[in-house]
Amino acid sequence: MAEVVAIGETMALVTPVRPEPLETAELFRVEAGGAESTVALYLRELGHSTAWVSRLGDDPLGRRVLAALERHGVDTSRVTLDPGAPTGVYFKDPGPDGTAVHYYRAGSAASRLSPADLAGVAPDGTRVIHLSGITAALSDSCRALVREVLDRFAGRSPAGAAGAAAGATSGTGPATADRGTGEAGTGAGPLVSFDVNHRPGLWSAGTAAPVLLELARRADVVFVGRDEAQTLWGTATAEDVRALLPEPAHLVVKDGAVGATDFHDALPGGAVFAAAHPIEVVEAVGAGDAFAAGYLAGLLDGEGSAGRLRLGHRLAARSLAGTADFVPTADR
Ligand code: KDG
Repeated sequence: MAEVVAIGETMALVTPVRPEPLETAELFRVEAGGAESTVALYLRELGHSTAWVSRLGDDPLGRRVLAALERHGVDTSRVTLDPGAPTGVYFKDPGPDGTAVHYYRAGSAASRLSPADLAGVAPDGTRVIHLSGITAALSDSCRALVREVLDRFAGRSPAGAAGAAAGATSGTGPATADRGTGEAGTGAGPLVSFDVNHRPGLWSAGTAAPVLLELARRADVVFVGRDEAQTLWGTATAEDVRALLPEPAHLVVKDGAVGATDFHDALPGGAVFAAAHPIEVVEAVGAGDAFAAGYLAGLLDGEGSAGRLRLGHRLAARSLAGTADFVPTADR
């Protein structure tokens, strides 16, 4: 199977062409929008084979989403077109205080995802399986699917541990160029990557917090925002988050425009920090997915911690410069 398998809902994303409020914008694009498939798209662009596992409505929007993923080379052979439920839709609503999102996804085809959808997912050749906390919020069967992936695949690869070690050149502090050993997801099985992605429009922090903590603790690679962790779990610093989540081989705590810290036991000092690129932000939704893709590409390519973070920041900067979730190289 593909080197990277991403699992989760992708919706038809209606986004104003310019960063203007939904109420008054006149020009819109309809694209594929989904955290996990955005990671797959960026990784594909970086040269990794990727597959996306999901369900879409057997409707024009579903076929449009499918075609968009296929156009960019993502393997969609494990996507089911379900005649019994619609494709979800979401709108971006850029405003002076950031972008609000409006979901029309309750009862969507993807909310019917379940462990049965893993039937064709074989770990042969797969080095990373990427999930996010969004799926856990969609339905009981979706939450069961996330748990099943963790049960079957997480904690089996020695990769993360060895892969990051060689490259670290500093503890917490500015990162410098370094190399890893390139062992991510080789050997006993794929790494399971989990982006916490708490979406308050889907579930409250109170409901989400224990579930997301349980899932994150069981993954091999975890991405979480510092402020997101604060909202969910009451932690203040990146180090607090690591203290709460000591289990994942790799924990990346992102601090918006400040930078990101990569925690890994084999690093000197246990962590490497890399500052984000100073850029003018047009629209931020999707930047976390771009960051995750860059980091994972670095992990797959044997980059050390600094290289992984650098790739993450580079892709996030690309996403932040436009209104789309996925910004192909040609559109930059
Ligand atoms: O990270 C960006 C995602 O939030 C966006 O693509 C929509 O997948 C999405 C969701 O469920 O919020």
